[in-house]
Amino acid sequence: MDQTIKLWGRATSVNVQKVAWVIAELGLTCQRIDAGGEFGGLDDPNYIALNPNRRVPTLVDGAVTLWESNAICRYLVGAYGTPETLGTKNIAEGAQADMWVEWFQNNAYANFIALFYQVVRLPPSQRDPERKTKILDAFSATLNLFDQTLEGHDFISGAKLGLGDIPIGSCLFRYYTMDIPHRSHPNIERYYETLASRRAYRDNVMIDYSSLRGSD
Ligand SMILES: N[C@@H](CCC(=O)N[C@@H](CS)C(=O)NCC(=O)O)C(=O)O
Repeated sequence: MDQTIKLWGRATSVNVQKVAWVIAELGLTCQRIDAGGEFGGLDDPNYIALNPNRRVPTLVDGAVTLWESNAICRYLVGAYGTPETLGTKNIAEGAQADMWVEWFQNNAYANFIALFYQVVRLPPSQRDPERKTKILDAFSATLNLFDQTLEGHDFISGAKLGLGDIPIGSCLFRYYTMDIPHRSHPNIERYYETLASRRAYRDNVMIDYSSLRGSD
């Protein structure tokens, strides 16, 4: 059986970036196959056989086929992580990191995507400035807890990058490069600079998204 890890998904998808970043942090190699967006292919029967949800990313690692980016990241960290990389020493530490995955997904992600649509993806004629302001206020307020928790730590689980940093970290490049007024979050600003100093983050998350920009 082909043992190369295969990742389907366009490099401009934030959910694909999350997985590609984890793969790079773990020092694994993978073959990424463009799919979704301008590349299409999500309704191809061969793709549906791998991912009946018809979204990206999809990961195939030997006999393991997975979709849903957070589940894929958990799998990769569990299967290949060590306490020196993204892994943890025990289940309790792993659960602490996972808590921040769930927190971001359940409290912040929907507003982040809605904001990205209002600022980037929608054609200007379909944008709604009032809605944008409301979403930005809500997203910024949600970040307060993360900012407070980062006080005195380089990363959300402590001194090293962990699974809990991946979902929020994957969105921060877009957040800080969108033309919006950013509320002051000194710890998150420092954290974003730390992430941007990592090669794996720069190569997989800091990806030009101008091809996603909507126009009339
Ligand atoms: N909850 C899913 C969301 C997957 C998703 O919605 N992916 C988007 C890209 S970020 C997609 O497939 N869009 C269709 C496309 O790119 O053609 C995950 O985290 O993997």
